[in-house]
Amino acid sequence: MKDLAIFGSPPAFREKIHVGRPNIGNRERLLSRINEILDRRWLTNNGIYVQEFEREIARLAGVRHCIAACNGTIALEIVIRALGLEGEVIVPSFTFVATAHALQWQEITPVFCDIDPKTFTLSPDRVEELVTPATTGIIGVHLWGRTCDVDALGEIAERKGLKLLFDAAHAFGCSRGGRMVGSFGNAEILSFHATKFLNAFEGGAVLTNDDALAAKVRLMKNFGFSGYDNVIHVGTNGKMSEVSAAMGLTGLESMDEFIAVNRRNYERYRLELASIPGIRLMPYPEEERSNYQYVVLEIDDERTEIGRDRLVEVLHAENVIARRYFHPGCHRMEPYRTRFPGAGKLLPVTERLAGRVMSLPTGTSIGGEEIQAICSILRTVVENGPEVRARLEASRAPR
Ligand code: T4K
Repeated sequence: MKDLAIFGSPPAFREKIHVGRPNIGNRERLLSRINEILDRRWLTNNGIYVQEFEREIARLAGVRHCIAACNGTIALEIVIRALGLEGEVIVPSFTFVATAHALQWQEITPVFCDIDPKTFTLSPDRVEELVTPATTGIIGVHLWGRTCDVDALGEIAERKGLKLLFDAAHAFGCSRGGRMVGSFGNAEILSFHATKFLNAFEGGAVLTNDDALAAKVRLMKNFGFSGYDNVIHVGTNGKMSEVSAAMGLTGLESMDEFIAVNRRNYERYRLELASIPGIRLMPYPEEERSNYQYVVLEIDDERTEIGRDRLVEVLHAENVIARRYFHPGCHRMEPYRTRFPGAGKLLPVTERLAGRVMSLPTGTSIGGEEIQAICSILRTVVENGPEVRARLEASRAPR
């Protein structure tokens, strides 16, 4: 058996290899842009890099308006408010908690809806069942870049008079039916957090084809100012800084390379993992464009004999910081766990997947050798399940 750290050997990697290591584009270009920012002494408040970034994102997404924001969560909060959502909004629980918090923060009730087991996105049939007189909207999440059933959700939203938003935090550069993510529903939001495929250190955006909505979001992200001294709407500070836009613009210049690297890594994982029983690599639809930013495994507890949580434990001991995205599901996090103690009963697919999935490192900071070593750890653990399990249990026993 290959030596494992839990058996006393040194970890496979001297330094930690994380999920979410940022993609960094051309440093010289970034530093030169930052120098220009300093020379101009224009650091934020709709500077020229922010405007250029917005134009580029809108062009690539094929949408009329891109309003940049300081992060994806604030972008979501602002557009939720700009659309006038209130009462209840239907969302998946199987997402990063920001999707639910953006509603709860404004005292709108997130109504957690189950997902389709194949696409991991909102199940339109389940959505339909959850609509009540208090429902004002639906927020679909294009989880890991896999898009929602936008047509079915659009049809329900139209028939029931609901607003439709998409949390596309993971899906910049992805397409559905050949159309780029960005212009589905009333609006979509993006995240440019450090861990995202394209990062602006921190950043986000609202994308929409609705001129009036775009104007309102613009006002709201800048305290409601319409010119000097003239506030015409309640607002907040959701602005993106120039240095963030400089990072975003620099990343955009390397976007094709980021995708190529992610795809190469993904194919390498596919090759290495194919022969390990009980481990399934989440597929990306071949006919669509994808950013391949997430390498997601579904672990069959019985077939692997060891299960997802123990696999993650062993990987961490080997300095591979795999993540259980998105465990345990928003409905099992506060304040939702206390508010909706029975929610899990309506979310069987979410509950099952939240206990089985893990994300592995990818991106420009790792290559074939690391991937081979990570997969070799997984293979060893699965091939020696009972022994590894006994070892982990012994290591937990009080001495
Ligand atoms: N909607 C969805 C579906 C989302 O996934 C997110 C964010 C949002 C909305 C909200 O968008 P933002 O407001 O964030 O723009 C991380 C990110 O903070 C979060 O942006 C992201 N989703 C989520 C999936 O992942 P954590 O709590 O897991 O972060 P943390 O600190 O544990 O870091 C994640 C991994 O990345 C670690 O393994 C370390 C590594 N890392 C992180 C940073 C910041 C680095 O290697 N370098 C870094 O600079 O949430």
